[in-house]
Amino acid sequence: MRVPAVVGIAALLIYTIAVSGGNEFAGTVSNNVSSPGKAPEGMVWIPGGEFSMGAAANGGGSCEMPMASNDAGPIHRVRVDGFWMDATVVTNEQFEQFAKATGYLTIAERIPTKEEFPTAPAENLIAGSVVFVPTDHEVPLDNYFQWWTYIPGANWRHPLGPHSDLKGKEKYPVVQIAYPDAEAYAKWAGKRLPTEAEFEFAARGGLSGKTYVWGDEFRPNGKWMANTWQGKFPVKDAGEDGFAGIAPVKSFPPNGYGLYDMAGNVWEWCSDWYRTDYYKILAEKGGVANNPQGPDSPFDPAEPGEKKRVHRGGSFLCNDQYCSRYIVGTRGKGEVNTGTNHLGFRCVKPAEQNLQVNARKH
Ligand SMILES: [Ca+2]
Ligand SMILES: [Cu+2]
Repeated sequence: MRVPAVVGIAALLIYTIAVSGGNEFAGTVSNNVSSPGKAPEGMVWIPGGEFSMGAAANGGGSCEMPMASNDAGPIHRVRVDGFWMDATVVTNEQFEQFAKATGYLTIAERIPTKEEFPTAPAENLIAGSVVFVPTDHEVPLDNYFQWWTYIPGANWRHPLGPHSDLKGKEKYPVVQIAYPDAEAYAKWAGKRLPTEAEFEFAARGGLSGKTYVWGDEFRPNGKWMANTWQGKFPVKDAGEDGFAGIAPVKSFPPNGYGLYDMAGNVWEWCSDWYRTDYYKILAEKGGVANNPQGPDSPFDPAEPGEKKRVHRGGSFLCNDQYCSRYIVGTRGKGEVNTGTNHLGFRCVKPAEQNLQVNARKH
């Protein structure tokens, strides 16, 4: 391939990675724009820019589906525009405001219909959602149905089932949220869900090629940096990081952009359809992917019939025995109508919208 003689070494390195899809990271180059005006409440400015996306360390498996193929490689160059991002995931009290204002019923609160599930017997059509239930003994980690159970009556107001509630949990992440629920909230709030590329750019916090959103060491100076799982999975969450199970937002330090829980605590919906081979497709195209929106349609060879979108960030269930998805750049996925008690979301807002709002005020 012909390369202009004037291209410097750094540029050449980027070029090689983008074209061949290597496993090497090149530096993050932030867009040279300052934040456009005053931050909307609870949001921080993410400058956007060009960065190396994906994860070099690719384990098999995820919280939802063990033995998944390596989907977070190859590392490829991506550019995203700047945007505002919620500093935390959406909390129970924020979602309550939305539910009160709109009367919106989440997927888990709706009784499944005969049209949706034509072959299911009528007595099985009960509103509910999926809950993590620890096993009472050690199990082989090859079948996630051992620890995921459909619980009738589980929904965002009752995250672990009918006997659980949100008392004192105002600042906890809202969970049991299906994709359409997250979308509906975002629309109401005048925001949208992040693309997978926006999420990863933001998660990296200005760093490049680090293992975690805060650096390369899991516990710098012995400090816990994210809510993950300690102890034998899926039997007992030892909670050595201070939390067995979910934690209130802002319980751990923010990343370089001031974003909390970009790794661990709860998985977060992104707007991209999930395709195992999407990064391969981008890398083969070469160059820099500009504001990638994800593939046109979903495809997960592990469950080809299911329409899945991307999850990011990992959760309080993530651990080094099973799925280290708190490693930045790794990916998750989920069927769009399925919520769980470790899945939430946060929103983003493009800069232009905010500029227009400001312009109108003046
Ligand atoms: Ca924990
Ligand atoms: Cu996990």
